[in-house]
Amino acid sequence: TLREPRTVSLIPCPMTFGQPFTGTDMGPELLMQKGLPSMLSNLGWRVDRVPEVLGKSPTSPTSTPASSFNAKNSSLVGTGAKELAKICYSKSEEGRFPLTLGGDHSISLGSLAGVLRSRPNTGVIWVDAHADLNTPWISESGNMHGMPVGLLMEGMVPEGKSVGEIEGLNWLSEDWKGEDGWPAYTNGEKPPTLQPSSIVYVGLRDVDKEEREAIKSLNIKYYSMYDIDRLGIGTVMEKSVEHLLKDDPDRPLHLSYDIDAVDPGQAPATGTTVRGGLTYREAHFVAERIANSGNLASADLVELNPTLSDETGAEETVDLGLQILTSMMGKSII
Ligand code: 5AB
Ligand code: MN
Ligand code: MN
Ligand code: MN
Repeated sequence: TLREPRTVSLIPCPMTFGQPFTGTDMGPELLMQKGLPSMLSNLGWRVDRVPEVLGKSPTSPTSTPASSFNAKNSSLVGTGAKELAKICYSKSEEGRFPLTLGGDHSISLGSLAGVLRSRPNTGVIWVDAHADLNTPWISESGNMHGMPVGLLMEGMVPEGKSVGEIEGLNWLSEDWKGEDGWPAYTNGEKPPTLQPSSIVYVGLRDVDKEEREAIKSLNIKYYSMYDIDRLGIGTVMEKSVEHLLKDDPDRPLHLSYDIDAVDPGQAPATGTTVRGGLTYREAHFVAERIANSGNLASADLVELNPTLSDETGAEETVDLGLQILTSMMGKSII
């Protein structure tokens, strides 16, 4: 899938509108300041630095008009996701590795849609305390960082409804007219979607009732913290990779890494902490094992918010973010 010379496109996407806190926009800048580009080139990647996709939000995330759907700030979230989708689509088409730095997790609607349009057989590893499988039809909070998987997943939209009718998401509607960078769906092409069998969850421990029912009824593969305790992270990752690659060993993989998957002791600087998460080593191992598959072709790291902990906690969380990123891009211990 990736072309030589192996090139990573670094895409800063400081989105905040998918959740209620300011400060979620600071992640990309901090990761860049701390030297992410040179770390990646030291690992042998050519680094293509993409300009910021979304300007920093001038206002507090909740101060914008409500949408008529139960999806807060959906036009801002949706328009941002569309711009990100364009970039991830074109970079994927060029054989590059789109690496998106969030920002809140709503941006993965854009990165995944863009990657899936170019590489429809992509398999997804979703590392998160949460399933992010909500839709405006089932969400209790209306926060769109809890919806990126649900909005793309086949079988999640109720009969007679469509994601394309949500404000800001018309670019995911079958009759989208097309614009520069995101063309109309013609010649039988459908808007990008994800099959339930094409995702594996790792690290779940806070799942809403309707999400849980959907995971069961769609038969989505998951390894919750219970499973990690029971099997160990080694077995969990073997099984996860096996699940996604068993029918097509060359399939491209997308890793969406929400820093809140990690235990708040190690990653306190994020908006939706849940105790009982991945240990420091488990957090690394997940990324290392996916890197070792040789199939990783795109990724996101999201939900860093340095304003939500003390200074030490913020620094430790950003450092861990950098280590997870370098691990997924091929850094090994020895
Ligand atoms: B995150 C919750 N399920 O929908 C909701 O951090 C939390 O991107 C979503 O994983 C958490 O609001 C979204 C309760
Ligand atoms: Mn989460
Ligand atoms: Mn998430
Ligand atoms: Mn979160």
